[in-house]
Amino acid sequence: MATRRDVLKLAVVGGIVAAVPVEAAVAELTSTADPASATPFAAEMPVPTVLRPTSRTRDTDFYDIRMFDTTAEVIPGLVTGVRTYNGSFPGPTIRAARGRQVVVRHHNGLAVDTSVHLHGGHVPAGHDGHPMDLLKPGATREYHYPNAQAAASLWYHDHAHGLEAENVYRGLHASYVVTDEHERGLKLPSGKYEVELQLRDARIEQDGTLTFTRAQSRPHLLVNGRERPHFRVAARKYRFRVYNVSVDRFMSLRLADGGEFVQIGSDGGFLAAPVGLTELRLSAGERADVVVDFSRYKPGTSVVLQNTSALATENPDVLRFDVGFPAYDDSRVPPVLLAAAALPPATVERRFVLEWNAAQARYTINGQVYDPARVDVQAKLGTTEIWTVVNADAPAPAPNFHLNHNFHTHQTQFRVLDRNGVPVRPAEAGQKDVVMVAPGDTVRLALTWKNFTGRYVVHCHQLPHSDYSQMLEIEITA
Ligand SMILES: [Cu+2]
Repeated sequence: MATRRDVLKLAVVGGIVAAVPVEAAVAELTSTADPASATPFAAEMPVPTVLRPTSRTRDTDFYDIRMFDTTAEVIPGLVTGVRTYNGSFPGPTIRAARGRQVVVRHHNGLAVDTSVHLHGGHVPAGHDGHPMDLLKPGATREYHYPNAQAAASLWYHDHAHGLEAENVYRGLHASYVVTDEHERGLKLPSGKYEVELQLRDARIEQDGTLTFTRAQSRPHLLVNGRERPHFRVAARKYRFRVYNVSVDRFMSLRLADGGEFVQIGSDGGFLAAPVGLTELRLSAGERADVVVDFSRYKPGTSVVLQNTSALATENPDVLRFDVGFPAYDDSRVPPVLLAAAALPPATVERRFVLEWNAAQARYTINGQVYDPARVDVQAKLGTTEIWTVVNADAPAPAPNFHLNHNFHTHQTQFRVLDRNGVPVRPAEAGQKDVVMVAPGDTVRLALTWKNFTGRYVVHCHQLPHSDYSQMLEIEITA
């Protein structure tokens, strides 16, 4: 029997995106059975493995990745089918050095189309993972990344149009870390004291099945592919690269004791100076680089990381840090992290209105749905632009996650100037590639088109929204 989603998939495979909002389409699939319950903090948090190059030359590292379906133990004792890069969930981390090129040869061993986007990467159009530039089942291709950008926590994830939300949800997400000399000179916590935290939600049924459904029906919170794990730390400073790799979930993270941590970076690299925080808000696709000093906790005690944006029906706990003995620590958080470059004067202004359009049953930008054949933004290389991005949807009480939007640019990163006329706080003032645009909000960004011409996209990073079809085609010309 064909379910509604099968119909939807067929329509997408046929090149026509069905006019069915994903929220409605997937709602019907939600199982009535209780999802699997797990003992909180039972599993140890894995740290994603770092992928080894298959070969290296003087200026390039070569990697091989196969995408295939396999299983993972997301909840202890249950077998869950996942869609993976190289069989790991999340995929393996690529660590790139600024100035050294990376070539990744991807083979699609899945039954679905894929497209690999290096999120936050400044890369030529042909290697960006454009949503229409597909890697078909059985196909192999190379993606070339110049890594001519500052140290930052990037990630790679699927971007096949109409499929990206499900492909990412099923596991096609992984870290891509760019390092540089400047970063090494800062003497931040490093080695085993520098850890990625890939956060996302999921719905795991009692039989282990991973169900792709609406955010309000996804009660499981995963860190690096495990449900609510624990992580043993020494009583010293740690650097965490925190990724929100969920498809559409806003998270507000805090330590349960209200303890302070320090944010040192955001999507595009280091902030100008460290910022003390007790709560970190991340929308889907955003990253934060933070330092937590566990030396203030007694050995043998624990502190829980919580998501205060969890629904009332959900467990807000995310991860338990179990603090052990002190360890030697010569790392530091310097008072100045980066000398931010001044913005060139802008010569072009544009306005984009993000909105759920009930009549079209689609998510729209300026009233339109994505059409890859239509160029929405014609831009000139070297030009600096100011973009005003408006969320025209009205606030609604939780669990109406779908009225939140955010905004992601390919090709370049941006600086957020202000939100509703108020300059953004320092933690949001660094290089960014995703910005939160809550219902009713107006956000202004400044960006410069550098180095690469060609076709790219910009879109809402609530992935069910970009699938349906909150995305623009941009063309940069010389
Ligand atoms: Cu949106």
